[in-house]
Amino acid sequence: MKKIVIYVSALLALGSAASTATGAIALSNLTNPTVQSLIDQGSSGVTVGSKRFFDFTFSGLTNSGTRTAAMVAVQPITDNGEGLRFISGWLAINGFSDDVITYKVEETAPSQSIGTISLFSDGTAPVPGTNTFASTTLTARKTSGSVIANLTTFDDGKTTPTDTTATDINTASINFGPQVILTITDAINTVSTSGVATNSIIENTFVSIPEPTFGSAVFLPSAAVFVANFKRRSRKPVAKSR
Ligand SMILES: [Ca+2]
Repeated sequence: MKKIVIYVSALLALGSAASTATGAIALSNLTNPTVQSLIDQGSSGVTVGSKRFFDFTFSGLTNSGTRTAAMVAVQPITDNGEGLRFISGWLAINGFSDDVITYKVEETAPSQSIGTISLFSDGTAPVPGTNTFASTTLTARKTSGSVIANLTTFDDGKTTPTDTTATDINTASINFGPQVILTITDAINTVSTSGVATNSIIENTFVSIPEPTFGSAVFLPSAAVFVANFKRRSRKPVAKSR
C-alpha cells in the first residue's frame, strides 16, 4: 500500500514537472506585454487559459520604414474561446503598412483539441479612396505544414448606399477536425493610394472541442461501417462454397 502511494505521488510529481517544464507564464501576469514580450518568451511562450502560445516571430514594414514587435500590444482573450488581441496603430496614407506575426498555439488541456478559429479586425478606411483598404489574413497550418484554415477580413470603408466595391468583412471563422498544435500566420495590411486606411485591433480566438474517443458519436458511425464490412467479408467464403 505504501509502495503504491509513493509510486502514485512520484507519477504526480513527474506529471506536474512535465507540465511546468516548458516555463510558459500566464499572459495576464505580464505587464504591458507586446509581441516583443512574446518573442522573448521563445519556445516556452505564454498561456491564456489552457492554450499555450509560443515561438513568436514578427516583421513589420511601411513605405516610410520598419515597424517593431514592441509597437504591437497584446491582451488575452477569454470570452467565447481563448486567444490573443493585437493592438497597434496600423496606418496607411498614400502608402502601406505590412506586419506579419507568426506563432504556434497548443491546446494543453487533456482530451481537448482546437476545432475553431475566429479572426476579427476593426480595420477600415476612414477616408475611402481608390485602392485604399485594411485587410488581414490568418493562415493556420498543421504540424505537417499543410494549410487547414485561411481567413481574411477586408474593409475599404465603402458600404453605402450599396457596397459596389469588395464586400466589407470584419469577422471570419472556420471549424475543422481536432488539432492539438497549429502554426498561425497573421498578415496585417493597410493600403492607400488616395485615402486613409487604419487598423487598430486584430483578434485571434481559438475554441476547443473534446477529442473524439472510442464510443463517442464521432466514432460510432465508422465503427458501424467497420462491423458491416467485417460481416460482409466473413460471409464471402460461405457464399463461395455454395
Ligand atoms: Ca466595401
